[in-house]
Amino acid sequence: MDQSAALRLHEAMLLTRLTEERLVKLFRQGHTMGSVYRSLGQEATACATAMALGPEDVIGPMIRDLGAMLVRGVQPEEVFLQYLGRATSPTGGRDHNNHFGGLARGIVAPSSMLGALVPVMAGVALSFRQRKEPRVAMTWIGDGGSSTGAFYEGMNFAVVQRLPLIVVGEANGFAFSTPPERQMGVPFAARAQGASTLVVDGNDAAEVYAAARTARQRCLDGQGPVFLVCETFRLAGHAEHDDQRYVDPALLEAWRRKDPIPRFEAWMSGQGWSPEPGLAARLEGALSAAADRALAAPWPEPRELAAGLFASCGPLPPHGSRPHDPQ
Ligand SMILES: Cc1ncc(C[n+]2csc(CCOP(=O)(O)OP(=O)(O)O)c2C)c(N)n1
Repeated sequence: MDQSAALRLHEAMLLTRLTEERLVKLFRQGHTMGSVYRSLGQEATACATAMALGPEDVIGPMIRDLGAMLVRGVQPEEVFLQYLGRATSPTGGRDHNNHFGGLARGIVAPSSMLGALVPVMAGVALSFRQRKEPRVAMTWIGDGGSSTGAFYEGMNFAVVQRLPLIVVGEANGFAFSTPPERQMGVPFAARAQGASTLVVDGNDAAEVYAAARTARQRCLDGQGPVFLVCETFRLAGHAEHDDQRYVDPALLEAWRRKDPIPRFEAWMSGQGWSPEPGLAARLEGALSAAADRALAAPWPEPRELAAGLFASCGPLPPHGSRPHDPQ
């Protein structure tokens, strides 16, 4: 990784953390719609994987991967507007606070149905291969989400078709309050049979970035999908309503000491590189202004509620008026 990529990656991780901190404040002030699903401690996994992609690649993040969205160009103000349910938010005040993306910037919107994005992104990867385009699709899955049928179906399809798909496995300690050994019979990394699997320290941003670059190259070389397992830890509850009482405080403390942001700063310093002076203050100032603008943004009009819910294909013909299907 060169200096410019390192500086961008560091800023992305810091921006992710500070944006989420601002969201937590908005949540506690009673402004947000729904809870806040933080990626505290996992920023390296979300940011460094997305950063390793090319501009033509397409991502389908999980709801906890705000960092990947920010790397792809989502603005914190859009995030605030979406959480506040305002008319000028990406979805016009509809749907969940983190269900938005935008195909124009190569983001298939996160979905709450765990595993569902694996077959969807395998389909995206299939379209790249059919069109002979040198692009890859990337999605993320938690250890819990990998227990779904959708994960296995999508992964197997990608293996059989040798699709350019990277599935980032977020081994982050718990699926809500369930530890891996209570919900899976084999190690997480053994769950993508047939795919090439890489296991990395998910809190080491430089290592995650390098592995994601390797994964992308394997995909472009036609070697089929890669399962990139990042060992990390969720340093906050599942969402703001979860106080993590099921986690041993000593374990939490051990992972706090592996915080990916200071670790990456130390790595950068070893390369002789240092972040822009006052970076956190600059980002804080911009986030504060963005949050204020979002709080002042208009609410959706009630009469707009159903707009865009259904395709406009005209009224349904009356029963019995349709011609019979030709045999
Ligand atoms: C198919 C499906 N089953 C159950 C849920 C409810 N649910 C939401 S988050 C969650 C735990 C997810 O754990 P994991 O996949 O490990 O991701 P993490 O939250 O640890 O990032 C569950 C069970 C869901 N959203 N989708």
